[in-house]
Amino acid sequence: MATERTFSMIKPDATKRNLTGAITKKLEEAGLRVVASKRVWMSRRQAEAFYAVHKERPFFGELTEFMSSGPTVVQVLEGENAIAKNREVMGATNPAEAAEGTIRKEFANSIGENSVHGSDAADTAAEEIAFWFAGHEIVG
Ligand code: RTP
Ligand code: MG
Repeated sequence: MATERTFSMIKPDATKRNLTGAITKKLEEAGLRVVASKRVWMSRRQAEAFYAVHKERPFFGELTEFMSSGPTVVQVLEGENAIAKNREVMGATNPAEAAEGTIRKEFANSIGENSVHGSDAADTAAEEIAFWFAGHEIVG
């Protein structure tokens, strides 16, 4: 398996509770390397654009309101099998169903305020990285 890149986001519930370092440590311990990182407070419009794939879902309004309610940290992670590895260390969307040791098990408040986002496939990873980062901001 070749080295790959994925997109990760530390959500407002986690930045509010000062968990940026604790979450990043878990990503690093899983063998992922942070090759780009910045703190952004996205607008409602940016949240709606980023999550456009979910626009027909019943939770879209709640999700975009939450994601624009405070700062997030957007990151590019690099490593062997990085997309799947990140999803594994994040844990299930609903923290009640997340495995022991995962970020969501340890830190998430609820299915909506679940502390982290991670790309789910190679094509979405490329799109999501390009949504938030210019090429020169990624330093491998
Ligand atoms: P993410 O995209 O944030 O990495 O999370 P995911 O793949 O595990 O979950 P997804 O199905 O893509 O949903 C995106 C985000 O929407 C919120 N959500 N709320 N209230 C609800 O039932 C509900 N379901 C999903 C969560 O913040 C989820 O991470
Ligand atoms: Mg998703």
